[in-house]
Amino acid sequence: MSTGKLDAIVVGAGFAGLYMLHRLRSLGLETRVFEAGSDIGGTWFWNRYPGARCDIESMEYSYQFSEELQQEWEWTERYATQPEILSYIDHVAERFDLRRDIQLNTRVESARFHEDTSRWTVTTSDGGEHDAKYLVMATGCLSSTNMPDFEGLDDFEGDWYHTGQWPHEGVDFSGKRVAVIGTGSSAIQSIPLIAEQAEHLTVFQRSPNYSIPAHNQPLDPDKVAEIKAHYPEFREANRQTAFHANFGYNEANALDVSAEERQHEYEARWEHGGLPFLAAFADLVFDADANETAAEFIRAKICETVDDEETAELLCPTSVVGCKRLCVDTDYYATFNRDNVKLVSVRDNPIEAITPTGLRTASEEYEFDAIVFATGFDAMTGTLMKIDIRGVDGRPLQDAWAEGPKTYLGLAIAGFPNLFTVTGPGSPSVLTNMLPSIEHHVDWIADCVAYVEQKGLSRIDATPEAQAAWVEHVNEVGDSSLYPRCNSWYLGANIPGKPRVFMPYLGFPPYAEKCREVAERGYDGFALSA
Ligand code: N01
Repeated sequence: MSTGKLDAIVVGAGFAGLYMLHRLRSLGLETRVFEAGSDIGGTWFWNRYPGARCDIESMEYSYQFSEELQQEWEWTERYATQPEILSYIDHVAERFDLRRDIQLNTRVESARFHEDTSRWTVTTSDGGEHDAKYLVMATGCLSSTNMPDFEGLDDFEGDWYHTGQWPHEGVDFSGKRVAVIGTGSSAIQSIPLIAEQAEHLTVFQRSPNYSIPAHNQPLDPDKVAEIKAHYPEFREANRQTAFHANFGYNEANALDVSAEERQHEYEARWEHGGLPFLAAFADLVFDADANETAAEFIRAKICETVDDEETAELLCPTSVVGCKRLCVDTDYYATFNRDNVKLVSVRDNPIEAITPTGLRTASEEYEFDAIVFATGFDAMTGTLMKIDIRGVDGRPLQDAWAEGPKTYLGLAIAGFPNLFTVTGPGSPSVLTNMLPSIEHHVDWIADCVAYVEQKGLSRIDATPEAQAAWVEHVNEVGDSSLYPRCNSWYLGANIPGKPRVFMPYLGFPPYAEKCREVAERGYDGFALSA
């Protein structure tokens, strides 16, 4: 157990928490990070399922705050694997001597703001009680796993796993009959590898998903050298784009060009691989007819790839491309041509229960040795809502967010002074390349803390008016797009009872400009107290 007085507490030791620690320490603040896991790494610590790798190219999914760091680290593949990313995180922690201020195996359970002192008391799972002026929630957007409440799981005689809490020792599926429930990014990455190992694999699909081939490959040393020769300029150019990434944005609208031109563009992007497919045309996430041209293209690719017509048809989504996170795969659709793989649609035939020997849908019973739940996360708010956070007047965050999350810039919550969220709801976060977005937030928060300290202030709190205006703006922009049309985790629609609110802000780079202006105007929209 540990107790004590600190300047700042950071919750979570993923990419956000680690850099936050580095920045706060460099301001001379005594800072401690609490991490629930037994090691650092956040999402990359937990998500160890077969095939886990990033869907952003490794030369872009890395820190840029240190030119030495970005020059010295050598990525090996176009898309880095989970173990390689974890090695990188470990390297960063060693290089900047971060571990000495990180307490592992310690879950933050509550945080209470005291108005008389303008400080937070934080309690932790080891019985610790800590006092700090600043509290930074670096808890990640996808860190609370979603386990559907299936009846009978406790009586299942086989083994079961969630992709977001994968065993460290790995899993050997050889000779086993395996079920995968879900067809999101985690499933789409793991299914081809589980299929290679298992005796038989049954995939239970509620909604089909669009996926673009990754065309992963070893990194070309010439390309790496070229980027490294101009890394800051490369990063800056990416900062000027909507995804904060090198996607080769096409400014033309899909409906303004001929069918041949569209086909040519989609083919080129399919060949290139990955998320830049969505940058093929400027109107894809705003115009339903434009989007349908991309949808048709992908469906044709699925039908070309999958031999069995009925299976191909089941795999073809009819939803809006990109309004659920686009998936990036290696051999996903082709995996359904294997003799040992079967696709079962549970859209109209839902899973009713897990049985001791497998599972039961409304119409059939199946036997399995192992079940993999690739059922996603209570995204963006799940982890924050599980901590008993109480702000001014003892108001619980659960209460303040009962109708959905409300923040100012995704960085601060009115009535919760001196508390910051890294990539919180209301920020572009998950609609961008997460790592530079994390760095942007951490830098903004560190600069804000430095300002408060320099001015000798006791607290900074977003005003309810500024927050309300920001929430309205976030909703307005979201509603101008096609995003609200799908039942996605962006909307909380995957969690029964969660308010249906489009949580991320669709508006990078204007968002960064707004954050800069707020700071330049002496933290416009915040109340500052002596
Ligand atoms: O989770 P998901 P995920 N019965 O929510 C299904 C990031 N990520 O872990 O769509 C049957 O996307 C559910 O069905 P439906 C990335 O941002 C990145 O795969 O709700 N099925 C869906 O198919 C991603 O978007 C990377 O109808 C049920 C699936 O489970 C995010 O994490 C890799 C069900 C959940 O899909 C989450 O991805 C992995 C039920 N009761 C993840 N409940 C990369 O960087 C849920 N489902 C590449």
